[in-house]
This record gives sequence, structure tokens and C-alpha cells, in this order.
Amino acid sequence: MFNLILFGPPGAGKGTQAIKIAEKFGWKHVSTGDILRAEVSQGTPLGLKVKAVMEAGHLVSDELLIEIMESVFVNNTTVSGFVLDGFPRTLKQAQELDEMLAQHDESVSMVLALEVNEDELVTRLLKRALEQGRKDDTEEVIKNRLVQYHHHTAPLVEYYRAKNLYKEVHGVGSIDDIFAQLCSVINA
Ligand code: B4P
Repeated sequence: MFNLILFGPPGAGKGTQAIKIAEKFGWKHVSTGDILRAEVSQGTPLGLKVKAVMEAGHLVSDELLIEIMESVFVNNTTVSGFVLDGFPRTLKQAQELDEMLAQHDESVSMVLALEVNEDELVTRLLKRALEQGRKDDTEEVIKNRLVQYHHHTAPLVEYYRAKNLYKEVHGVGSIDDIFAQLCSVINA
């Protein structure tokens, strides 16, 4: 099974590229952001719990995310691979992911990062705010999401570099060109 983590700051294009990769390679796309937003829009107990946290651009608790991912793995035992989009986002999540995969005799196959400068990230997310009206795409919340990323998520770069799993692709340019580069790294 190929277990790919698509990595990068908010707005790097993870969601955009994860859909294309999953389709091309026949893998299961798992976006924790999409899962959480669906819970919020359906008004489930979990959704009610995380709504304010997400709208403020904070990270949802590790415990909830680990519970969500455990059920994803339990319910998808026959897939040939996963594209994890937005998970893990903390060291604790990364360590728990290693344990969850090990329980199924699996491991992370590759961490593929999209490198995008901060001005471009903010521009993209503000544009998405106009198009989709996501509550966490306001200027103030975007800034907070970037702070959260640098504080909690960026340390994972070293975690995965030390395991020799970390690869980078330049994430500015056309969606198709970036996709082609991602595919060539996966295929190499
Ligand atoms: P996510 O949904 O994962 O949001 P994100 O980081 O902004 O990534 P997204 O996928 O939306 O952006 P993308 O780069 O695709 O998380 C939202 C929230 O959920 C978090 O803040 C947190 O509260 C919570 N959460 C989720 N996972 C969690 C976890 N593991 N632990 C704790 N909390 C968690 O796209 C951005 C925009 O750029 C799009 O509009 C796209 O069209 C555009 N774009 C893409 N590629 C482009 C390109 N090449 N050129 C120009 N524009 C491009």
C-alpha cells in the first residue's frame, strides 16, 4: 500500500493536488479539513465542538483527529493507497500515525511538500474567500493559520527528513505543471 502525505502550509495547493493524485493513482483521498467541515455543516456533536476552533484558524485537538483517522483506516482496509491531505499537522499526530500504520504492518511511504512563499499563500486564500466564502479565509484568520503552521506543523519537516521520507516540489505555477512534477517524484 502506498501511504502518501501531501504536506505544506495553508493555501499551498494540497487539496487541489491531492484530488488529482488520488484519481491518477487510484488511491483514497483523505482531507481532514473536508471531514471536519462536513461535520460542521451537518451540525453533528463533533461539528459543534470544532466549529469555533476552525473559524479562528486554530488546530483541532490531536485526540479528535486521531479518532477520525483511526476510523478512516478501519473503514478502508482494501484500498491500494492513501493521499493524506492536511494530516498529520503536529508531532503528536505524526507519531500516532506511525503507530496506527504499524498496527496494519504499514508505514508512511513518502512526504511530498509543496513549497509556496507566504505572499502567494495569502493572495490565494483571500481569492478563495471571495469565491467560496470560507469563514477561515479572512486576513486575520489566515495570519493565525500561518502562525499555527510555523509553530505546530513546520517541525514535521525535520521529523520526516530524519526518516528520509521528505521530498519537495516548487508549488508556484500552473496546477498542471505542479501536478506533473508531483507525479514524477512519486514515480521515481
Ligand atoms: P484544511 O482544509 O486542510 O485547509 P488548508 O490548510 O487551507 O488547505 P487547503 O487544502 O484548503 O488549501 P489548498 O492549498 O488546497 O484545514 C482547515 C482547518 O481544519 C485547519 O485550519 C484546522 O482548524 C482544521 N484541521 C484540518 N486538519 C487538521 C489536523 N490534522 N489537525 C488539527 N486541525 C486540523 O488551496 C488553497 C487555494 O489555492 C485554493 O483556492 C486553490 O484553488 C488555490 N490554488 C491551488 N493551487 C494553486 C496554484 N498552483 N496557483 C494558484 N492558486 C492555487
